[in-house]
Amino acid sequence: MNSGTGGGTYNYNDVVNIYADAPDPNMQFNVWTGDTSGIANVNDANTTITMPASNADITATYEAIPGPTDDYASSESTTHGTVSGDYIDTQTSDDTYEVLTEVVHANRSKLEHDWTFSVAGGSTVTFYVEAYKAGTEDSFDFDYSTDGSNWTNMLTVTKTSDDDTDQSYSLPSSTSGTVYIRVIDTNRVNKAKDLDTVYVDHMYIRSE
Ligand SMILES: [Ca+2]
Ligand SMILES: [Ca+2]
Ligand SMILES: [Ca+2]
Ligand SMILES: [Ca+2]
Repeated sequence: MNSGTGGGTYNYNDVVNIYADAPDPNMQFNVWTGDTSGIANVNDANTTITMPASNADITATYEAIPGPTDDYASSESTTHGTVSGDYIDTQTSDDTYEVLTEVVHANRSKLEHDWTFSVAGGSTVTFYVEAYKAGTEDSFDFDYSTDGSNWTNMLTVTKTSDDDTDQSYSLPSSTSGTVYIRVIDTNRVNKAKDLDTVYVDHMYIRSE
């Protein structure tokens, strides 16, 4: 028994609990190696071994915990609005912005713009955006969709200066592949025609 608890002298066919030692920081249990034929589940840090007729020499092995993967917008499309800069400006938190401003459409102000992400996926998937707005008539909702037609609201940008702080939203853990992120204005009252603006500094989807 190496790197674990449960070593000792046992009889043939005894079922013995075995526990891998706690991993070092940034490491996780990987697999039991060695004389593993009696181990109930070699992939489980806490399992059992049914003792073979001879000595069983087993070792708990560890691996680095995979780091998070950050995915960025890779394309975009504007339904309503004027855009200065582009989605590349959303890939780094550097106070260089993609700037999206409403236009008047059907006698009211509107902004509607979406980006496409290809998401790695993981046990947790989180959307982050660092953005602020100018103007007093509208705020700006960020929504997501996996099919481009059914949208779920995640958060609303209401702050009026760049505080270098992300807003975030936990996406379903099953999220992977193509994800659409949309920004849309919150006030479409008739004659509400002030042209409000949203500044997007940084936006990404983290899988970990
Ligand atoms: Ca509006
Ligand atoms: Ca910033
Ligand atoms: Ca407006
Ligand atoms: Ca930026």
